[in-house]
Amino acid sequence: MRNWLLAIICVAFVSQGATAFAALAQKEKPVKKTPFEKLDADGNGEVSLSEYCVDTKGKPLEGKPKEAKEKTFKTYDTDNSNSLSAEEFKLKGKKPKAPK
Ligand SMILES: [Ca+2]
Ligand SMILES: [Ca+2]
Repeated sequence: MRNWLLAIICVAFVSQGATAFAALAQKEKPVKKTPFEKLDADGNGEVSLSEYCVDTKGKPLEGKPKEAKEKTFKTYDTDNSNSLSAEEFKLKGKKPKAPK
């Protein structure tokens, strides 16, 4: 009877250990976000102007730095949808200059 109880405790302990290990493994899994995903604060797959005009800490920009970012944003937004798709973001800065 005692051995039987011990076996149950053993199994419970081992399964708990496995769960803890799985949790640990999941924790150690690096969550790598692309720069695009970092900017896309609401995760809708597009970076809006307000999502783009933030500083490195994610705080909204004001004044001149914001204006400068807005300008860059518009050059990246090749289809003028006021949001950057992953494709536009990838090609940012590679847009050919608009003909005069
Ligand atoms: Ca977004
Ligand atoms: Ca766009």
